[in-house]
Formats: sequence, C-alpha cells, structure tokens
Amino acid sequence: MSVPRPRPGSPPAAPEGRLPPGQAPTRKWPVLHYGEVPRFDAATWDFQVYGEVEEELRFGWEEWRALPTEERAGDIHCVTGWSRLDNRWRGVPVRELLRRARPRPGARFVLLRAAGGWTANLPLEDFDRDDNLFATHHDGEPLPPEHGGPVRAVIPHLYFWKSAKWLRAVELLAADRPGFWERGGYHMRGDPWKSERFGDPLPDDGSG
Ligand SMILES: Nc1nc2c(c(=O)[nH]1)N[C@H]1C(S)=C(S)[C@@H](COP(=O)(O)O)O[C@H]1N2
Ligand SMILES: [Mo]
Repeated sequence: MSVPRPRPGSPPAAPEGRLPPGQAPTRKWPVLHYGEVPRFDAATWDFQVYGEVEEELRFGWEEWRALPTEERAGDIHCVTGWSRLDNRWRGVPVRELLRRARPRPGARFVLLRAAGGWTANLPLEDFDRDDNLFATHHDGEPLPPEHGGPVRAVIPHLYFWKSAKWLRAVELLAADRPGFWERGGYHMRGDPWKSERFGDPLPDDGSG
C-alpha cells in the first residue's frame, strides 16, 4: 500500500481550517504593490502617529530602532487568492504605540500612510490587536525593500492589502476614509474569513 505523495512543485497542503474561502496556499512570497519601491534614507525617514490622539508621536530611524520589539507568527491571505502560512514576523507591537499615543474617545478608524502617498484604512478595533505589528523582520531576516522594508504594517487577520508596506504614519480618525484600493472598490474592512473582497459602491463625494 502506498500513501499518495505530493508531486514536486505542487502546492503545500494547508492544515484543516487554516485557509479562508477561495484561497490557495503558496510557498513563494509574491511581491505586489502599486508604483515604485521607495528609496530608504535613514537620515530623513520618520514615523508619525497623529490625528485623534492625546499625544502625537514622531520617531526618527535611530529612535525607532530603540523601541521594544516582539515576535508573532501569522498567515498571509492576499485578496488575489494566495495564502502564505506560518510567517514569523518581528517588529514593534501596534499596541505599544497606541498605548503611548492614547487614542481620543472619538477615535474609531485608522488610515495607514505609506511613503509615496499610498494609504489603507481599517477600523481601530481591527488595528488595536495584540497580533498586529509594525514589522521590520520576516522569518529572521530584515524585511527586503520590495516587501516593505524598513517598516511595514502586519495585520494578519485581514487581507494583506491592509498591511501597508513602507509605512511612515498612522492617522487616527473619527470617521472612516477610504484608502488607495478602497477608493477603487475594495472592502473597507477586508476580513478574509467573510470574503470581504469588494465593498459597496462608495458614495460620490464630488472630489473625484
Ligand atoms: N505601500 C504599499 N503597501 C502595500 C501595497 C502597495 O501598493 N503599497 N500593496 C498591498 C497589497 S495589495 C498586498 S497584496 C501586499 C503585498 O505584500 P508583499 O509584496 O510583501 O507580498 O502589500 C500591501 N501593501
Ligand atoms: Mo493585494
């Protein structure tokens, strides 16, 4: 009797319950983004937390590197249908900076702002989770520039487009504001377990 073996090159088997609907596992790590990979310059790089907070924060690169980091394991689910399981991330916990910034009672949403103007929005309750990191390392290596280095968001329970690469600022908001892909019709929340790929059409606010 022989046990069927996966053919070489066939996709990895995913453990029961690990794949959201419509997702297929991959061992590779595709690179996906709009526009150019921004150039990192430690002398001019900064990271800001502002908006509906009691304490606005700003870090230069050396200050950022002095922040405490932690490790988290998590899966990547891309809205285009691939999932990459068992990633090991290291970075500054999102909650560490939220604790320092102290969101005002009216803060309900966040807009993640990347170098070059790219943005992604999500509810504050999805952002304020123990699993979420401002990641600088993946599987023990510094994040390569094409994957968002030096710092990217990692929000593992939402589709990966919410995990902004080249993150430079977090703006806390009282009212939700669509980011780059969300303006293009993608979902305002993006829960892979609910297949929240596309959202309702946005009202035309006349701003184009
Ligand atoms: N700044 C920025 N972050 C981004 C994007 C982007 O275009 N710009 N694309 C998002 C999308 S759609 C995906 S699927 C993931 C891809 O991350 P990866 O290239 O590391 O796999 O990054 C997300 N973060
Ligand atoms: Mo994506």
